[in-house]
Amino acid sequence: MEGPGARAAEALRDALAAVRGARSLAGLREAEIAALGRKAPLSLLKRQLGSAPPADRPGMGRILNEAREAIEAALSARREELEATEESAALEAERVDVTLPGRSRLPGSPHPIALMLERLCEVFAGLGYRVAEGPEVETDWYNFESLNMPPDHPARSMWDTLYVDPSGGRDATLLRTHTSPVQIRTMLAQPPPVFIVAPGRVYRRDAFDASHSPVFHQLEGLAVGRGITFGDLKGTLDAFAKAVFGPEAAVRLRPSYFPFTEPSAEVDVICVTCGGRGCAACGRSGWIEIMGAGMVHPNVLRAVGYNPERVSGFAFGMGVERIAMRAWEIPDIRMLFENDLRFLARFRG
Ligand code: FA5
Repeated sequence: MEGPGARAAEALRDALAAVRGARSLAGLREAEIAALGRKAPLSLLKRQLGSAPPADRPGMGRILNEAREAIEAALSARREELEATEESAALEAERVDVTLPGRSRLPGSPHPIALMLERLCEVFAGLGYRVAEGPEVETDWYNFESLNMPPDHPARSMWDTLYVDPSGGRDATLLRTHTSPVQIRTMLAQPPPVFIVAPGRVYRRDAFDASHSPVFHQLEGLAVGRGITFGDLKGTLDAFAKAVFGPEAAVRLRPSYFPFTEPSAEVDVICVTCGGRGCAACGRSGWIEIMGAGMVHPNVLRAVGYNPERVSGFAFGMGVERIAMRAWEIPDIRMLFENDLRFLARFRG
């Protein structure tokens, strides 16, 4: 059998076999192009219809149309089958076994030092202070000299300093021993009045024991303006103690010495463990030292270009770990650095 009719029948047979044999939707698309596309045998036959004898054309046209319809029907039937199998394969691949036990994840929580720093900044923000920051690697000038400690000043030995560049001189670098250099940086950058707190890490060559760490945190405070007095310092520290330790808390100021304040004081809070009677936690004194404070020394005001005849102020530098220890009854500073999860979990909000 030869001629267009036979060629159409053969093309139909091949096309149906290809459509039914397609294994995927992509394969089916290829079979569709091969059967019905521009270069498909049926399309060629259709184009040749115009040159066929007129009597043969209607019959031939009907055969071609029927072939096309048969192929389209086979295509849509196969497409439905393949869509169903591809969907169930995808579902199978994404199957989740809801009967498996869950993986529990410990919720994270802020470290107690971070919590206390945040709390302290909040308290002082409520009193009108803004937060200022400075570098942990400082120069000799900012850490000592500008704070009224010239190179040979004996008070430098109050701080066991870690030098980065031990060559000496005002630009020699060191790990700051306190947050007091931020006082200087702030005053150099702005005219009075100044009300800032400066939280941050400080470093000393101190041995690790129950109340000392070689790396610890301080919160510096500085208030400078017209007519600021020692009474303002006491009132501010009292407000701080009540906000952080509760309404019954009291602070005690002991005369002390810092080169950058005059007069200077050491500030103690009553020991919570014994209520002031004296115990092991407070070294039998009933009080715990939490900060140094005093009225800013005129030489410090002069070093930053302020006029000590016109402005005065107070400053303080508190040990954040010591305050956390007092507030949360932590008996040993090392517990704050060991990162034992059983201890840290106590501070989960
Ligand atoms: C100072 O560092 C002064 N800059 C504080 C100051 C600021 C005085 C402004 C006047 C005006 P001192 O070395 O005493 O002072 O340290 C301040 C506080 O830091 C101490 O009261 C204590 O609470 C804490 N502290 C000191 N050394 C350590 C340490 N090794 N580990 C933990 N806390 C410490």
